[in-house]
Amino acid sequence: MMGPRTLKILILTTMVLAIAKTYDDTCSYNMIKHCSTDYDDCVWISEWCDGKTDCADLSDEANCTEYTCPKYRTKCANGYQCLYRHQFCDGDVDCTDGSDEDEAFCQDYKCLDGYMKCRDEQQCIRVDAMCRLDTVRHHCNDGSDMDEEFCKAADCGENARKCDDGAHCVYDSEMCNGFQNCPDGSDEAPQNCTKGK
Ligand SMILES: [Ca+2]
Ligand SMILES: [Ca+2]
Ligand SMILES: [Ca+2]
Repeated sequence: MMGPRTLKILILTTMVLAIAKTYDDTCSYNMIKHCSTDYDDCVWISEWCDGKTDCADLSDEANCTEYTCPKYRTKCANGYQCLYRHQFCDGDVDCTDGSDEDEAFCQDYKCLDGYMKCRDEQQCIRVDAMCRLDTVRHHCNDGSDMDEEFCKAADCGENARKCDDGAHCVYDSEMCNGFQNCPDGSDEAPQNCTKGK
């Protein structure tokens, strides 16, 4: 005899299975279902042909030569692996063939908007990571993003300015906020923090 509690559990289980089935049919809007017939074998589009195995049946990394990357991703020279565009010439090897960091390729590579080249003319880093004291952000492998001479010629990007040293950058919003953001402390210096700063 089925009690109300058992019935409740049964209904709930049916509902979960129904949702899982829907998930199986569609995955979710930004996932693609190619793996296998298993409903839990949906993978993110970003995992498809990314050079790492995500499907249990390995299908996400099969037939990648014929696969067209989504528009925000580009193929490595190996012809099968899709990378985010910002992964090219970012200083870390991401393509299995190393082509994203190839010296000749990166020499000619034009950084994406909002990125600029380190002194080595190879690596692109975000403009807002260039010449800043903040160590959390990605830095140039050659250390040029904190090199005074290099930074003197570097642009600080939008809503930012040079510290008094003429090299490092500070956001306008970091001026006179009680925290030192310029290596020389000029962002908090009294002469820079008077009325109408
Ligand atoms: Ca994958
Ligand atoms: Ca890379
Ligand atoms: Ca400050």
